Amino acid sequence: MYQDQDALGAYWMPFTANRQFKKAPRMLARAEGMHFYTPENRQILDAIAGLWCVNAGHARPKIVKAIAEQAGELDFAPPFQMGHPKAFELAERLVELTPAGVNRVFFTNSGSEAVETALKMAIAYHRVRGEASRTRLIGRERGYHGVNFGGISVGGMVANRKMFGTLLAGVDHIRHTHDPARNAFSAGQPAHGAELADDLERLVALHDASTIAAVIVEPVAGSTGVLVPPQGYLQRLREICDRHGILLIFDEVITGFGRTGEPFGAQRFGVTPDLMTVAKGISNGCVPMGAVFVKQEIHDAFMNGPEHLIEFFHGYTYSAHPLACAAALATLDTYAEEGLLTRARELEKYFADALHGLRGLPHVIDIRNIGLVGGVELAPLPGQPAKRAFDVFLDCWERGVLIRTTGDTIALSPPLIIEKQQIDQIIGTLADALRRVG
Ligand code: PXG
Ligand code: PLP
Repeated sequence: MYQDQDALGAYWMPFTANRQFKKAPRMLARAEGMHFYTPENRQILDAIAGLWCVNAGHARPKIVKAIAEQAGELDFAPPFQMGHPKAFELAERLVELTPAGVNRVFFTNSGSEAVETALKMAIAYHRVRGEASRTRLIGRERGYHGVNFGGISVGGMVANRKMFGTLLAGVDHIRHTHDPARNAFSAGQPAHGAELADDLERLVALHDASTIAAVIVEPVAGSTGVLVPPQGYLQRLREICDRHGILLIFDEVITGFGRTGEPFGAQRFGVTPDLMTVAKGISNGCVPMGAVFVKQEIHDAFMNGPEHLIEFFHGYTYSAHPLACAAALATLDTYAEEGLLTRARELEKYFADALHGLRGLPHVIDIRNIGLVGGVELAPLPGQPAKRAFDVFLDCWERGVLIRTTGDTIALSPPLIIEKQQIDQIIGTLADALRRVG
């Protein structure tokens, strides 16, 4: 019978192999800049920005100070029917970074909550403008949109869905864009696959556009193993949505805040969505925060009826939490002072060249990259999916580099403050691990 390992038993860890972890715990005690430190003071180079979120690096002084001061000044303010100045200031600062016209902000506490909020807004928007039949939500195979019921319903990762019953009704999926036969080892956007966006036309033909509220996709699919959109794909998706009056939602929880070399993937790929979900880098991961950015006309469609009535029956106790707002404002200052929202562009070629240098090492079957995101896909061990990549992860951890794996893909997404010799260290450690792991 399974027995808890004494002192570590009470904590049921999220998305973790709990029994394996508790036999050989990997603890982090402290962090600064590009590094974590273990309780034994072993230095670990952070190749994944914590969990794709610490884009300015760890323990940045300005952010630390802002959070500490805010806790003493205003620890909490009710967000329903009350406000505090930093929430409004933050929203104004954020919409300076978003594509033109996408200039209204709704705050949440995570990416998962941002996704639920955006899906609800999409359905409600059609209703308030008199098209209440548009309730269907379309996601994409291999998509990740957090872990709440809406998000796993439009999401396309089977392990995140299969345990949880029938999910949300009225959801369908377009096919994913992963095509190793044509696109393996593409640097940047793959050449083939713009036509995969036409799969949305198939669903329009099946369900009729008058039943479809919105399509949600990640500009670059992160969690599923770094799938970069084929050239022209997002443009085509935009055109089809426009043709049929379907809202386009970009889930920018990972691609937001400089990951692809522009503030948002929307700008990197030159496609403006109707709604965008963000989290993670909005507050540099220091205090939980997420948000939905929407086009002004979507917001304005709700501003009807008697003025004393609530327009949108939705919100979280901790929406626009003062500590999160203070952290986010200091994060935006840090990004601006250090040019971090475009730094991934400057480093993209160096990072890509180093990453693609892993081609030819044992078991490497594909390498993908854009900005400061990289994916290295390995051939699975026969009958043991995900094991080989996990062994590489453990080997790198022993040698002082924190990477991330999903299935048999290794994902890299370092803080945007990374230096070239740290890119070399990550790739060198990974190369050694690939040679060592059978
Ligand atoms: N949408 C996208 C595109 C994400 O990447 C979420 C929503 C959910 O955000 P929250 O803050 O609720 O976790 C995410 C989160 C991984 C990994 O393994 C990726 C995420 C979260 C945890 C693990 O790559 N992304
Ligand atoms: N459950 C109960 C019983 C509540 O009272 C609330 C909020 O008041 C919630 C859930 C939602 O919590 P949150 O606003 O932090 O998402």
